[in-house]
Amino acid sequence: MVSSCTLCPVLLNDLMTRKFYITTPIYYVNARPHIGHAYTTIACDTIARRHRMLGDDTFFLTGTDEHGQKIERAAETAAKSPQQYADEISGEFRGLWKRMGISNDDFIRTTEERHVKRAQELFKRIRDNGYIYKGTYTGQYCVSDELYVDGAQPGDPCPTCGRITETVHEENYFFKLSAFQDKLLELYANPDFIRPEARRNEVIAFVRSGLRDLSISRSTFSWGIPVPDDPKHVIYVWLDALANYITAIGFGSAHAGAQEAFKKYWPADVHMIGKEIVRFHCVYWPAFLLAAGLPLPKAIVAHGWLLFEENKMSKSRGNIVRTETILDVLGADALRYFLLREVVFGQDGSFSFDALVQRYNSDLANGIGNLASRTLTMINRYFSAEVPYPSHAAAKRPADEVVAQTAAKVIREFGELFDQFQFSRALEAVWGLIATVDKYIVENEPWSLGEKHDDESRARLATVLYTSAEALRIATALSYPVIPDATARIWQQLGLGDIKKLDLTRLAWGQLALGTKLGDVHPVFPRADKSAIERMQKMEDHQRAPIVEEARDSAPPATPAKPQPAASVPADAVATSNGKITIDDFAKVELRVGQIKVAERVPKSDKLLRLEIDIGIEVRQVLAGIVEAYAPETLVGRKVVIVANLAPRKMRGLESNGMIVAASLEGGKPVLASFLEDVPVGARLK
Ligand code: ME8
Repeated sequence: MVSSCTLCPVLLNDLMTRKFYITTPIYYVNARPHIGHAYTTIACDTIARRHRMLGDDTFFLTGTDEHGQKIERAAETAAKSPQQYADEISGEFRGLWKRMGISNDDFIRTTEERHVKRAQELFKRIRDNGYIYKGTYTGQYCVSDELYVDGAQPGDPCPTCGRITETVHEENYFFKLSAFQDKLLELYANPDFIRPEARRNEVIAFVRSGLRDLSISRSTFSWGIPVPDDPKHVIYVWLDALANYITAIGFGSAHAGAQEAFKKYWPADVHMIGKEIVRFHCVYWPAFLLAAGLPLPKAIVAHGWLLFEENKMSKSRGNIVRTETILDVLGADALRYFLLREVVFGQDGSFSFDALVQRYNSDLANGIGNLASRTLTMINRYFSAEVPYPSHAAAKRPADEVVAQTAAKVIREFGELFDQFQFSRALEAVWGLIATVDKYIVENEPWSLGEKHDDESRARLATVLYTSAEALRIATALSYPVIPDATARIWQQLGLGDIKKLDLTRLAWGQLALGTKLGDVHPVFPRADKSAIERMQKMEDHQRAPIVEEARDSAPPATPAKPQPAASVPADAVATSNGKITIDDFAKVELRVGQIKVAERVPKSDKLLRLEIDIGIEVRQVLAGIVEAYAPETLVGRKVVIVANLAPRKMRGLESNGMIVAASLEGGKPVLASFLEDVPVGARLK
């Protein structure tokens, strides 16, 4: 028997402080961060901030996913080593989160040694427990999603992203996923494990339809974590990536401190993800953990997609909005508030600059910002910047009680809704309180009371301003996790010091101390005028089309065309004195095999076709002057050669991102370059 004395403090501590561990997905470094990534990170940051205020020992993890074929190819396209490439983009994510004030406790990179060693440890555990065997995989693979596509045939598209899959035939290690079907279904019986309900149902249907063993290593490229004792193989990038959730907090480490941290924080309370990666998190991840004999996360919460111009915002579609643009013009709080208020969490939501500015003005500038400045300015003016005494009973009116009761109700509701991830409704409740106080101020006209000097008016004025300031304090405390910067400033202006020190568990009406000396009052959300929209749009257009050039596609050439390849050599590939270029110059031109997925005529152009071409790492929009030679419908599915590293150009208002290679015959029609053998999409021509 262990002496109870030694356990007491530990047990007490456990009882008093709850731990809370929340994670974002770790983002791929093949693309720069955009507001889709910011969305998940903001949601987690908001939750982490609330838990810290509730007194929980909170750990918030984010990071970058840096291995795999997709990253290897993206680095090659950028003519960089994968590590150099990963360092740069990972640095951009970290820099952006820092600029936004994201409160993550750690940032894990899968190329860090701590992760590599511990992920190998996880692999060993699963293998030692008998769930890994060697076999040969022949089938289709989607490099963009790093996904094995069961049952697909060569040339079939990926069911997730629609890109053409590649045929893989290699010796692999397999994970006995099929052994976990029943255990997983038992797990899903808990309705809180996968949220929302729609995602849970999808996962249940998928697992019920039968699970096949999963290949968990690759042997035809090397950018990954070597399989322990068999370094010809690298660990499948999804096993590598998912492991981050435990490696970052110390799993597999020999250090006592790291082991303690793992014991303390694992299992995670929330893995927050986008809906497209549900299967990896809800099927593969729990199965890997079960196989390793480790506890399972408590909840996996999948949100919907941010759409821009009606499509999922993503780099490959070229419809992303950069976070920096919004930070420059309106600040981080504006974006945080907009995303959590405007989008119903769990569902897809559209982003537009118009809607952002409208929300900013109506809810932030005219809402909480205006309530703060008018209330605090009047306390300054009429009570020498000290919170007034709400006076004797005679000065009370039923309207004061309505505000107090609304505030008490909102404190309750906000917590309940927020903990159910219903951020939009939670914020709606707080802004309902703000609207109630606004109405209260208008009806009680404190500015008129301030002009009168009789005792009764003075007492009434004190009550009205106290009530308004107290409601402002409560709205500020509740919305802190969502708009931390502005609320910290309002808190200072209320004379309350550091908002982070607030104990949210005790928040209640009537705690604003009488006589509190206010800080200096400054507006927190200045109104945005219409030019804000234009400025943001311009900044984004500028980013998307660095070179703007109108095509002269219908103008006749000044001189008869000579036979020449349609792909021209970039200007920096300087010819040597005898008119030849060096092999290094040629190597600068990135030629790749692409497959046409969409082909259509460009309106009002007699030459141009708009093509969407899969080049293995992404789908590109390319405009090509080949209308006279090819009917669009004959091109879909055809493999072509494209110059992949050409600077984007605008033609007829559309961006062309690359160039299709064709023989241009004098007086004849262009003829597309093609192959006699079957070649994989994305292969480079050298
Ligand atoms: O999937 N709307 O990384 P990723 C909403 N490395 N959220 C979006 C979004 C959009 N339009 N676009 C991106 C990966 N996201 C893997 C994860 S985890 C072990 C490995 C967010 O760079 C959303 O959270 O493709 C989505 O799940 C994630 O970014 C995908 O990031």
